[in-house]
Amino acid sequence: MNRYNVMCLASSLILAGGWEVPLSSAEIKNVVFLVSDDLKASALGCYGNEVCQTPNLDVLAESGMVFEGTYCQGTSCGPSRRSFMYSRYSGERGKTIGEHLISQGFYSARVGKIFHMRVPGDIIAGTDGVDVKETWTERFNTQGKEAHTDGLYRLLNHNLSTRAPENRQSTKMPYRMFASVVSDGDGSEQPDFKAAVKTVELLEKRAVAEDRFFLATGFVRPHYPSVAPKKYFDMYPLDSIPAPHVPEDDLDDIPELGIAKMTDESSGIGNYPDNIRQMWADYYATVTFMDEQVGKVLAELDARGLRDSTVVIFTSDHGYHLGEHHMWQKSNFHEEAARVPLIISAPGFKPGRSLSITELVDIYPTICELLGVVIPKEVQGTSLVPILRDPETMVKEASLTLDRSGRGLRAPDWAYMRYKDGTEELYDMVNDPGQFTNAVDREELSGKKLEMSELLDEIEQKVKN
Ligand SMILES: [Ca+2]
Repeated sequence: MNRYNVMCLASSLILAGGWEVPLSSAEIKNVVFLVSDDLKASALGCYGNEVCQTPNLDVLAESGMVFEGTYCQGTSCGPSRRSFMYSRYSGERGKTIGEHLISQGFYSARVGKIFHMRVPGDIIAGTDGVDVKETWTERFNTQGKEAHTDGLYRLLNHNLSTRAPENRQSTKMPYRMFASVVSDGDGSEQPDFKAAVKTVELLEKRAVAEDRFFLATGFVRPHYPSVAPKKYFDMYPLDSIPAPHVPEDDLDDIPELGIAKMTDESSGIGNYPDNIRQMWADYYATVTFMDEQVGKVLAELDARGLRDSTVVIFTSDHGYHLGEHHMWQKSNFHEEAARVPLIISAPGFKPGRSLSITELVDIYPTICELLGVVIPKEVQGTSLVPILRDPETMVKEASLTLDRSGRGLRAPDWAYMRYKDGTEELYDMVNDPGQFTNAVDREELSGKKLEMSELLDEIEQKVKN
């Protein structure tokens, strides 16, 4: 049987009587998988942000399914990326999505950061990071000078700025988190710009190649340091940036293990309230810069006539705190850090928005089903194709997020966290979407707490390695 026949059989359902129902009205051959870094869903226009400009992702969103309730499984780069590349909640078993597709005859390539890469360390060095090389037919790193880029360097938690290239803090915590550079360059010196150029080059070749392809491109922004050309910073003057709403006593009802290591106080940025807003402005500047790189990839897909045969998936490894709850960075279960954007634009499916709880581990089996290839038995995620067919479909009861400190569970109306010392958090996401009041000790919610706790145990048991 030739490749075409295999594909036809696999991407359709054969009903009694021999009638075939196609998976979609289009023939899906390829995947472009775009992964941003430390990008919170709420920063995007298509997720309701009215300040941050993301015109290219907004267009992609209009052509695809926007998943409103997607949560990461790992709370930092390494574990999260491993989880979606293997579709395993933790640890590794079976093949990565790239290895699997290669075994099915696909070409698979990585551009930039897909598995864990230290930012800025591996970016400055141009090295592979913790890559799984069997995942790729070819792979390409995109180097950049990061905080050492020529231009105006700012260290916002110390309220310092300099144009001098010497003595810039770029590696130690918490300094590196609060560093930004208004680059003197036109952007072509940036790793994400280089990633877009390389991706476009590969698409040019793929358009005339025989094999079906899986092309994964990782952008490192808006991960710190916030580096982009000046025009992107000019889009976000400080007086246009609202400060996050943070009650003074916000941390009082959060257990110790639920509080991010980096806070206003521990980082020192709390001493400079204007710089908290400047962090938002700089984050947005790099989100817009990253969005422009996404736009180049989408334009190339259109120019090469590949959109009708290629699924485009956009996501991020986890979210980010920018001072909400007095917290900074990632590695915890609160909404800002655990919720991620997920957009799937698949030929032949109608655009829409889904409120279903979904997880990053679901991407792998979704890709398999769309391409008509077998889903390996080690895969723990759930295909989201039923949602692509009907956005009202709910595919799971709750998402599970794992961290060394404990576990986070997110159901449609409730969020629940349980830490290894037994402390807990419970949030009514309908009446308290900002998670300002930990309701775990409310008598009238003891039944709900028990229900969430039991659901967490049940799901964790099911996905144990
Ligand atoms: Ca990350």
